[in-house]
Amino acid sequence: MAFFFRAGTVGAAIVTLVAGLATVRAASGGTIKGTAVLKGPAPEARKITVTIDQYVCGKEKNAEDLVLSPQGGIRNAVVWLVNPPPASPAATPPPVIAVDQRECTFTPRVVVVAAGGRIDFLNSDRLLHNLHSIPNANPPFNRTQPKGRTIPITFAHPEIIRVSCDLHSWMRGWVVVAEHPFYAVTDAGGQFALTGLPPGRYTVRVWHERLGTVSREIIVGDQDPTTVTVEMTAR
Ligand SMILES: [Cu+2]
Repeated sequence: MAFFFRAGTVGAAIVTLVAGLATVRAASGGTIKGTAVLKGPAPEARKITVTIDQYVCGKEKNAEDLVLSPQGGIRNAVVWLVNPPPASPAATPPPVIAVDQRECTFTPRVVVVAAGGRIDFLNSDRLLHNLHSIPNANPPFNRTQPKGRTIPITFAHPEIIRVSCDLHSWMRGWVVVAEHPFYAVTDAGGQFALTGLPPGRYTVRVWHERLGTVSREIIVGDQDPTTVTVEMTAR
């Protein structure tokens, strides 16, 4: 039954393709491609001296609260539409996101999870961590986590949540619970893409754990992709 349904979906996609490029374009929508960049001089990257559990954590950690490319692109910023277009209901449940703890660092540091979606927190380190967070809209959690234990947590309400480990004070992770599909996390070059957008005027919001929040108005029209550079200032 499941296979039959999937075959039908593929068939519909092929019909759309032969109906012409314009139809495909209208159906798939436009793209906002952007880069988040730091304006002005880059603050010095902070190093943290590790005094415990050096056999796993190492002797020094990069703070990683601001990671820049050589061109000033900002990694790990979260970008979303304040006024999203109506999204068709997801055909499948949102994927489970995995966040590991490796060498006493949350990996990845910043993740987006759909509201109602689940994150599996892993611990690949051969020592104890604890998973501690006091969100506003979602229930708090404070869980001891020995090596190899997976802790699944479901996030129902959109918000930005900080996760830490009480045993290793530098450990910091961020969970952004998304209220719609139009979210992205910037890559190592500071780049992001939001796809599937009908023409219109959008407000793009960029959040970064250290640089705060910046919003930009962007018009998606005939040109595709619509490109934007969002500048953020160190505080
Ligand atoms: Cu820890």
